[in-house]
Amino acid sequence: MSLPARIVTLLVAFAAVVAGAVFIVIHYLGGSLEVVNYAPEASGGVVNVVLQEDPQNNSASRPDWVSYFVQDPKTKAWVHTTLFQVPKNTRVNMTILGYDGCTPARNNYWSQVQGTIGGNVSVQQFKTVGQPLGPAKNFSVINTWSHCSAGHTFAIPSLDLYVPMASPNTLLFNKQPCSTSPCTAGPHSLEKFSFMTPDHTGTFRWQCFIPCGGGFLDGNGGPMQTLGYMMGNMEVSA
Ligand SMILES: [Cu+2]
Repeated sequence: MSLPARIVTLLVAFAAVVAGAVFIVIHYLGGSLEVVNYAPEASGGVVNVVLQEDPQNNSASRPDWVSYFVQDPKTKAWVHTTLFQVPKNTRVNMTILGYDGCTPARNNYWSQVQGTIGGNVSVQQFKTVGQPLGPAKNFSVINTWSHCSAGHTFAIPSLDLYVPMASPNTLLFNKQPCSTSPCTAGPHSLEKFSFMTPDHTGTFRWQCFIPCGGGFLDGNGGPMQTLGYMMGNMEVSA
């Protein structure tokens, strides 16, 4: 091969690698994920945040991935993102609708509710929307080893917050799971807990610790490592 041909080949190969890297950064990392802003809704040092977790998502490119959704506080629409913003020094009253079935935690440490105000969570089970199976009950542990009872976790490690997400009644879920996301019907849990945001601004990573990435090594790939699915950011603003 002549020298000019070698140079051209090298440049073309280099350009291909750069194009690939740019694609990966924009498509997988940068993305255009919406940040749902709860800050304007905060009042009296309290803000209410609502999420749901589903057995699937509404993205055509990753059809089988489990996913969280965030509810827009103004329109009540479910947004396929895991980025939300809250003010500092504020009590977050979190409500999470659990539509996904159970997976045992890899480490049963994650079955223990940690870092919430009062050290517990309130869980109420529903046959479908508007049809409770019983009253709400408080739990300090949702033991994913003794019962298959949690689908995911909501954890902010830098705030020492670890909360297992109760899964729906297993018999009902096996018969009629929510199969279209964002879920608006089907058996689910309604879980509530509160925690304080820190006294400073910043980006706080949150993460699921249940190995729910089906089809990936040890269940920890795919949705577990991707913003908009099983990991996200809590943006804390002034
Ligand atoms: Cu998960």
